[in-house]
Amino acid sequence: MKKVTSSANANIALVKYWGKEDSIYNIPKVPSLSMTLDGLGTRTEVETSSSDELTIDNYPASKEAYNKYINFLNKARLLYDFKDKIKANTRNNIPYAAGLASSASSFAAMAAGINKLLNLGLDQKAVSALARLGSASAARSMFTGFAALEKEFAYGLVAHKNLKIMMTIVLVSKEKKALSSTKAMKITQNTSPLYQDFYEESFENFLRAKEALKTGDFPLLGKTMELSTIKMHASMGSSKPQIDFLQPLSLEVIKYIYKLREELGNIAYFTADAGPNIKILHEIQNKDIILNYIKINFPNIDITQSYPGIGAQCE
Ligand code: 2P0
Repeated sequence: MKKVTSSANANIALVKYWGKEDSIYNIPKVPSLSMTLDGLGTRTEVETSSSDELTIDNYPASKEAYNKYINFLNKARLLYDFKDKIKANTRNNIPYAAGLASSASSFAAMAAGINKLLNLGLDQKAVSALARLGSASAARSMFTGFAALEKEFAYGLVAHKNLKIMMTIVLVSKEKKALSSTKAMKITQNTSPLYQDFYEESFENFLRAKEALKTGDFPLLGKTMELSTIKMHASMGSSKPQIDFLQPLSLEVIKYIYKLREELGNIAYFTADAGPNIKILHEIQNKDIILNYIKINFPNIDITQSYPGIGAQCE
């Protein structure tokens, strides 16, 4: 039986997607912009089978992950007009559900694999829209380097040639998050008095970040990322029930980023997603400064550094 192997990297949003216009087809309410991470992602084998099956890192998927997978397949079968059942075996080299966007790399790899397996003949933009049915952020992992997602479609972005940036990821916790992004954003959207503010500002942040990427303005890109991050977390923090993905240690790391800027200028900016880990955006030339600074101040925390990575591929 035919089997296709594909892979995709995770991506980290510099301008955040939070909230849906359509929760069935995962159409985001706000535009987002991301960096694809090199070497941190998912490798997936897909094959047609008598039933839909999913294993993650060689174990049967949890009920929650399986339901998300079936939901994705059912929507895909309806929209792309196929009847096949799919068996998928995925392997992550990032901590599962630790706020490092593993659902993004999983669904991006899966969409690329299914397109090839079933000869759907979709181009990159259409495969990205297929990935979005699984997780909206997965649409961005189709693209190398930087990507934008607006409504149904994601597209690649080219950074200015002098903008050589990367991320240092501070693994505050590898625990699985208690609340899924899907549920958390629904609660925020429906109950937070600050969501409207996040929503309105997202459009400005998106344009500003796109411009900063194009002109190579690192401080503007970093500042915009922090603003989007702070507004997203503030809107979660003011929802009912209150949602707080950050841990005391996450806040401590953020404090040290501010301190670093006071000492050395605008060399590093932070972001955090639906989990406690902190990602630091900085120029490649400051790779060791950032690594050593975090290591000295947080000797017991794991750190990973990642360059902009490639989009989803089939082998
Ligand atoms: C992002 N996050 O833009 C935002 C920022 C987390 C915080 O996209 O419901 O797993 O499957 O579309 O894509 C995580 O949400 O949610 C996410 P669904 P997804 O990266």
